[in-house]
Amino acid sequence: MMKLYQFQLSGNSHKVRLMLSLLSLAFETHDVSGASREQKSPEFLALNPFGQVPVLVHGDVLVRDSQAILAYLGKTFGNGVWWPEQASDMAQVVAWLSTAANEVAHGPNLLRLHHRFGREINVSAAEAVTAQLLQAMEQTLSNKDWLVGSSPTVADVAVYPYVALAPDAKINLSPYPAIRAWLARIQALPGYIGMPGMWASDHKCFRHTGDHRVNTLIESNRPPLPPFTRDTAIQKVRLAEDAWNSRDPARITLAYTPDSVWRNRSEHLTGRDAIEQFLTRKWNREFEYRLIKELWAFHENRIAVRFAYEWHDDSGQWYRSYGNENWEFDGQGLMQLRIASINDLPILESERKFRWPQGRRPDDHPSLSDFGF
Ligand SMILES: N[C@@H](CCC(=O)N[C@@H](CS)C(=O)NCC(=O)O)C(=O)O
Repeated sequence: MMKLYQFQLSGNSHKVRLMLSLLSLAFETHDVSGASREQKSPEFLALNPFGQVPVLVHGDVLVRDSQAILAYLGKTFGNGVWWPEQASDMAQVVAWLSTAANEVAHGPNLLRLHHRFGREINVSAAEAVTAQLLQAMEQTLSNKDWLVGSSPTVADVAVYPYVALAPDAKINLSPYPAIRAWLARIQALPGYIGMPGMWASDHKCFRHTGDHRVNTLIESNRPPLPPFTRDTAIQKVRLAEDAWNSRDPARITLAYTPDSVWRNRSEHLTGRDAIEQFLTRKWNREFEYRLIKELWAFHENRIAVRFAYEWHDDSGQWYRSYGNENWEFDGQGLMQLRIASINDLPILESERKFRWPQGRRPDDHPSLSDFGF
């Protein structure tokens, strides 16, 4: 399992936690003790000679520096989306990573260290850097949803924490509507996690789930939005698969419109509460659930998928359930109609094909077609 060396209240550590969570990757944390200057100990300096968190260890790969870690995670697990393949988009992402290491670090980060933790800094210099940064971001985001391209990338995650921590840094975001809308979009992404001190919209309804201070925006955009291209349809299918493999009904429900209409097998449901109750019931009886979905066809705001999932009941009997779904989305990318037809095939444990550690299916795992399903 990946291991993150971190400080709880460090925005640079948070950007790695956020990236891992957005990618549904399992990880463990080691809280480095700033109070006893553990980051300057010989053991820690062997991990990072600069004596700073975050550091990520993944098997025999060790990465220091939050920007480098995002690049590593985006490229390794981001499906060609979080770390774009195209050279021109990749270059823009790297430019924003540089901005995160320079302007963000010398602007909002220093102001937060000063106002929240009492560090002596040149306040007017940090305020000037912050003003220039926020103007550049406001301009970039005035006609697009994300810093690079048409979907979120590691660039957004790299810049996000210290801008979102504006309240801690005594930075007023009211003159920057495009930045505020961007913060809300990030906070609405599936798998989003926040940290104490972050900006939250007054106009939208947040709810806190679990003990990870997860702020989930109830009404929001769910990119990618229709009309779909082949790439965005594939992305939408993978996001749905990832969300269902989390087996978290409250999180999954937010991808549907508040009045979403479902037929699941022979059961008819309407609305998020009914969906959440349905999913809770589902995973109370379907154990060791693992799902693979695959795009079948798409047109404008509709997508058709095939899927299979493996699970066992409380008697230990295993099943592979095969299904087809028809999806229809509203303009915000929320699913307003879902029609699912499913058949359960009893299988022996030895016939199981889906054996990855529960959670997100690894990128190099075979697809449905690879299995001939
Ligand atoms: N460029 C590095 C900066 C890391 C950094 O500034 N880490 C701070 C916490 S946010 C730290 O470890 N400070 C303790 C120290 O410097 O002794 C990154 O992005 O990871």
